[in-house]
Amino acid sequence: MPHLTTDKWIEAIKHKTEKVGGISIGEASERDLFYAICAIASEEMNKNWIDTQEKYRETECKQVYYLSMEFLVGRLLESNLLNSGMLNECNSALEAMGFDPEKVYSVEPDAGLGNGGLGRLAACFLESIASLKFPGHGCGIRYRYGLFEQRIIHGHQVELPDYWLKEDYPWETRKAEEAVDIHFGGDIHMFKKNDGTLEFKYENTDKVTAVPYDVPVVGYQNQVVNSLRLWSAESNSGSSDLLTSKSSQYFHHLDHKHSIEQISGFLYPDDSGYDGKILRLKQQYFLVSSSLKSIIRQFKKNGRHSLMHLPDRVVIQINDTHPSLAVPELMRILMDEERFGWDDAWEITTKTIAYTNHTTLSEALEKWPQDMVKSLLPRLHMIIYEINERFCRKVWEDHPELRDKIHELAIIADNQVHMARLAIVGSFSVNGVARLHTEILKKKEMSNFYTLFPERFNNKTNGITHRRWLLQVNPELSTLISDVIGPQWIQRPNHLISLLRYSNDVPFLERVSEVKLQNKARLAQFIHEKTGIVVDERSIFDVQIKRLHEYKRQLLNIFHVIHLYNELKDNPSLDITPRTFIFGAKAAPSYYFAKEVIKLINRMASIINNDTSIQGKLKVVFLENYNVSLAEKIIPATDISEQISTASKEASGTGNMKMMMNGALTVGTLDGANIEIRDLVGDRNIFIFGLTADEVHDYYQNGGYVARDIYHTDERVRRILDQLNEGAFGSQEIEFKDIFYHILYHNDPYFVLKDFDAYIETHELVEQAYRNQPKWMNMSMTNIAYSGKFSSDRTIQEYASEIWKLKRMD
Ligand code: 26V
Repeated sequence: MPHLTTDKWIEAIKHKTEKVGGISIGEASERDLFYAICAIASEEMNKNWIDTQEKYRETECKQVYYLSMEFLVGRLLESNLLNSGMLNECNSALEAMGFDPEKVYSVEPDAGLGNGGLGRLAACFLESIASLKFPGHGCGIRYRYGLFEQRIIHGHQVELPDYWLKEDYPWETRKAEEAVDIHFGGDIHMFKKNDGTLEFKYENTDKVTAVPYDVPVVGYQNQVVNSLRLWSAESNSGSSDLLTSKSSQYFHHLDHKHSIEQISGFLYPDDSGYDGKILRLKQQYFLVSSSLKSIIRQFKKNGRHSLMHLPDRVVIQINDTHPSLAVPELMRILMDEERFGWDDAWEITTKTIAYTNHTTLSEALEKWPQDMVKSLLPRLHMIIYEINERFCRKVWEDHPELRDKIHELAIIADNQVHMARLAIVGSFSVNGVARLHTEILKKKEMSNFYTLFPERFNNKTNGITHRRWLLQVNPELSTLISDVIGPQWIQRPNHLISLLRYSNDVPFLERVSEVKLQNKARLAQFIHEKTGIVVDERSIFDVQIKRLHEYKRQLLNIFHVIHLYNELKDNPSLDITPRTFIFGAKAAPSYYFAKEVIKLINRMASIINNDTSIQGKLKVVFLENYNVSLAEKIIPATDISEQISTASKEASGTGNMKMMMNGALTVGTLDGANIEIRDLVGDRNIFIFGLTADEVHDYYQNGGYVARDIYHTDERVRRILDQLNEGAFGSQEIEFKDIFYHILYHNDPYFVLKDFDAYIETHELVEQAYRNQPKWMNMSMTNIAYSGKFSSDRTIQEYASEIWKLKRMD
C-alpha cells in the first residue's frame, strides 16, 4: 500500500475539506475532518478491496460466510487506519493542524448492531479472518436502529432509540444491483411431474427486496480487505406507484412499505425472550435467505461447477441458532430452485453448515411456535417437518436406547420448533465457546445429541482481536511491550509470552505501572466530565462491565460495596486501600430485576460518593450507555476485572480476556474462559473463588441449599438484606424490597449469598496483594504475557483448520 506521509496527509485533508467539502481548513469542524479522513482512507483501501475479491474469484478458493444477527463493530476509522498502516501519519497530520485526533475519531457513531459478547465476537472474528488472510465474510442485517441508547435518569435506566444512521455512514457501499427478493407467506402448490418428482410453486407471497450494503473489513497491514455484507429491507413499490394510485391505495402502499422496512428496522435486545415476536422471525429468515441467495449467486458466477461441490467452496458458520433457518432454506433452494432430490440436497446442506452454541441457559434457547413458522414460512415448515420425521425415524430405528428420549430430541415437539435441535441435526460441526461450556454441552445439555453425533462436537475457545483491544486502545503499553520484546507480537500474539522474562524487571514494571496510572487518570477525567464524580486515580479501579443479568451477578458486586460501606460506617478509621467501583451495563428494557439492580448501584453511588465521613475511601461510578467505545476507555484503566458469574452459566466471556490483556487481574469464578485463564497464569496470578460448576449443578439436582440459612447465620449478609428490606437506601421504604424478596423467596437461584463469604475473603486478598506493588505488577505482567492465547487469531486459526478447512491466501 503506498504510504501517505504526514505532509501528504495534511495536503489530502486540506484538499478534501476545501475542494470537495467547500469548507476552508480554518473553518473546518471535527466532523468535516472526520468525513475527509474517511474519504481519504477509503480511497486507499478500495483498491485492495477490489483486488482481494478478484483474487477470491479467480482462485475459486473456499470461503467462509459468518452468518450473524449481530455484528458489534463499534467505530471503524481508527482501526481501519491502524490496519492499513496509516494511523501514525494521520494522527501527526491532525496534531500538526491543531486538532485532537481522539475528538475527530469520536465523531463516528458506534455501530451498535449487537447486544454484547456474541455480537462483539463476530466483529473480532472478522478482523482476525482478514488479518490472517483467510477468505471470509460476514453476513448480517443493517438495522436502522441499533441497541438502545441508555440514559440514567434519577438512577433509573431510560432507553432511547439509537438512530446511528442519521448522518451518512462513510464505510458502507450500497450495492443495489446485487439486491435479491425474499418471499414470505403465500400458498404452496405441489405438482407431480411426469418423472415422478414433486414440484412446488408458491403464489401470493409477500415480496421484500433485500439490498446489500458492504462494509470493508481490513486485515492488518496485509493488503487483504474482506466484506461485511449488511442487508436492508426495502419495498420496491416505487414512488411512481404511489403517485398514480387512489388515496386508499396510497395509504395501503405506505403502510405496506413501512411494514417491509420494519424488517431491518431495529435490533432486538436480548434477554427479553423473543416469544411470539413475529418480526424477529422475519428478520432471521430475511438474513438467511438473502445471504444464501447471494452466496449461491457468487458460487455460480464462473458456472463450471455443480452445486454438489458447494461444500468444497463454501462453509457457512451460524452464530448461535438465530440463523439456523439456513438449514431448511438451503434445502428449499437446492430442491425447489435447483432441482436436487432430497438426499443430495441434504448431503450438500449438512456438509456446508456449521453451528456455534453460545449459551446453555434454557431461557435463551430459541423455540418458535409451529403455527407461526407455518404461516410465515409455509414451505420451510414443510421441510422442517420432513427433516424432523426422517431424523426421528432414524433415531427410532438405529438407537433403541434413545427411544424414550425422542421427545427431547425432536425438532418439532409440543407445537414448537426447537432451533438448537434443527441446527445440530442440519450441520456437520457443533461447537461450544470455552472448554467447560463444550463439556457441559456434551455431558449435560446436549448429551443425547452427543450420543448420536459424537464427531460433530468440538470446542473453540473464544478470543478477542489483540490489535483493537491492546494495540489500538492502549498504545502506550503497546509501545513499552514492543520496546522490550520487539513488535512481532502484533502478528504473532503468542510472542507476548516473552514478557515473562521481564516480569521481575523493576524499572520496566515501573514504566508499565506509570502507563496504567496515566490510563486511570484519563478515565478519572472522563468520569468527572460525564458524572461530576471525582475519583482518585491511585485508588484500585475495580471494574464490572457487561450486560446486566442475574447470572452475571452484579448484585454480588454491589453487596460487597455495601458491606465495605457498612464496615467503614462502623469504623471510619478503617485502613483500607481506596477503591473505585466502576460499572457499565445495559438491562433489557423488559427485565425488571436487572433494572432494580441498576437502580441499586446508582443509589449506592449517590449515597457513598456524597458521604464525607468515609473520606473518599470508596467511590462508586455507573457509566451510562456501555458500548464498544466506552469499553475502549475503561479497559486500559482497569486494575480488577470482575468475572463473577454463577459457575456454569457464562459460556465463555470475552471481557475477561480484554482486561487480562491490559494487565488487569481477574476476580472470578471457575466459569467459562476464566478456567482457561487460571490454567495458564496459575492460581497465584488470579483470584478464584466460589462454587464450582459441579457444585452448582449438584445443588440444582439434589437441593441442599437454603438461602435463608445464610441469612440467619451470616450477620453481614443479614445486615445488607435487612437494609434493603427496611428501606435504608430507598427514598421510600418499599424501594429495593423486591431484591430482598427475590433472593429469599426464590432461594437465591444464582447463589449470591452462597458465594458472598468467599467473595469478600477474596477481595481481602486483592487488597493485600495491591499493597505490595512489585508483586502486583509481576502478577499483572504475567497475565499480559499469557494473554496471547486469547487472541482471536488463535481461535480463527482453529476454526479454519478444524472446521472450515480453509487455506490462507498467501
Ligand atoms: C440470551 C437470553 C435471552 C433470554 C433470556 C436470558 C438470556 C441470557 C443470555 C442470552 C445470550 C445468549 C447468547 C450470548 O450472547 N452468549 C454469549 O456469547 C459470548 C460469545 O460467545 C460469550 O462470551 C458469553 O459468555 C455468552 O453469554
